[in-house]
Amino acid sequence: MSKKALITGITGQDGSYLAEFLLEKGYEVHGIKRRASLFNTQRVDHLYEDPHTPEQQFILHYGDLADSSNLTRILAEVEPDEVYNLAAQSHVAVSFEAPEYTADVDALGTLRLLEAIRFLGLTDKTRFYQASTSELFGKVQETPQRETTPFYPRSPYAVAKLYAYWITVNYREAYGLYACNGILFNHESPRRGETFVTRKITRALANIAQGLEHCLYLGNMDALRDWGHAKDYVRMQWLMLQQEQPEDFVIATGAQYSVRQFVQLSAAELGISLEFHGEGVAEQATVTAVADPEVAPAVNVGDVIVCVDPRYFRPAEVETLLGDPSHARERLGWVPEISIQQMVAEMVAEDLQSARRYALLKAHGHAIPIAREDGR
Ligand code: NDP
Ligand code: GDR
Repeated sequence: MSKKALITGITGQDGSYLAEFLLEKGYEVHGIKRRASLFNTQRVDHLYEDPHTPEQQFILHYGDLADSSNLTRILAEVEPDEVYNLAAQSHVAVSFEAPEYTADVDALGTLRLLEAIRFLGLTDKTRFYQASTSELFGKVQETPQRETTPFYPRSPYAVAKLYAYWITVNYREAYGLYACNGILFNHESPRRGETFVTRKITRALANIAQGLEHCLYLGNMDALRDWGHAKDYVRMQWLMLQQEQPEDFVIATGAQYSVRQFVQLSAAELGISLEFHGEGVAEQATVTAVADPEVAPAVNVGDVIVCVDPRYFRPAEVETLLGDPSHARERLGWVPEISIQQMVAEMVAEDLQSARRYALLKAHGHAIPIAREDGR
């Protein structure tokens, strides 16, 4: 009998990589997807199995973390060995605009799942993983941040995730549930949502290279983050549920870059050299060299292709995050395998491929879904 996993947030970046990982390990993978007016399963479409086939290994259920009766029904039906709670309103800036919804889904959604496990008598069977976050450290009290560093959340998102962190600990202590928090630092990939800063950068620069956009507008370029690759991080999510005793772990690379440096790394992948000048809202980046006109035919020396737009500043910012993953390395033998350079190269290559495709369509008079500015 193969093990059964239930993944909330399966249509997201991490959910899709985790589903692939667990299917390769022979799991029967169940996922919760939201009903939407358009298909929203692009990240897992390659895993789709015709529901009419017997012995399905990949099964999607409609659901929502705001709906406890729905979650209870799915848990009762699946009786999973492992639950990975990855679903969330996961955008920090958006959480300032939708704080109540963010709290409902990210905080109470976690409680709804835990309570359903308890109510259904699955406490001894089901192991629970909670997608906790480096945003809990917020205004940092210690550098680098480790499992014992005090929390200081700086956004409605982080405050909601703080509740989720502690309710997970509480169900472990109160009911003996095998439940753990992975305190994950930022992790990215070509599947990263387009409004998170890394993907916004790689996508916009690829579009600019192909003449589909003119300028990348960013907020705080001084922000420092510890960026890893999502593939490395989902492996750790699974590892955390395979131990004898449940424990919480910080997952990070231990290296830090600024948003500005991420822009430079991405531009370099396209053969574009940049010089940053000006300060604060007047900061810009000008092109100083273009290595390969085949890759960036629309970019010329002297072009200004990065600017600051204060609309992307946040009401309260997390200026710096740097994780110490030594506990994960010592206890679980986990070390990240994909470097930031490899990750940037992969993200830029995929975004350049899309940009080339769209440039071709545009050249032939087709409308293209490009350069959508949604205020983030
Ligand atoms: P994504 O934003 O890519 O995915 C979020 C997932 O949650 C999507 O599948 C989304 O569905 C789903 N979702 C959102 N709201 C609901 C809801 N009300 N009910 C059910 N499902 C919902 O996030 P990531 O994959 O990047 O992150 C996964 C988890 O890890 C999140 O909880 C995030 O907060 C946390 N995290 C992420 C980090 C990172 O750097 N990526 C770092 C630390 C923590 P839909 O596709 O329909 O929108
Ligand atoms: P973050 O990721 O808030 O760390 O949350 P994001 O990529 O959105 O921001 C990182 C830093 O870049 C700065 N920034 C910008 N950010 C965005 N999105 N858009 C911009 O134009 C821009 N300009 C500068 C931000 O101010 C910030 O300092 C992510 C999410 O995945 C969370 O769900 C997760 O918990 C944390 O990572 C760890």
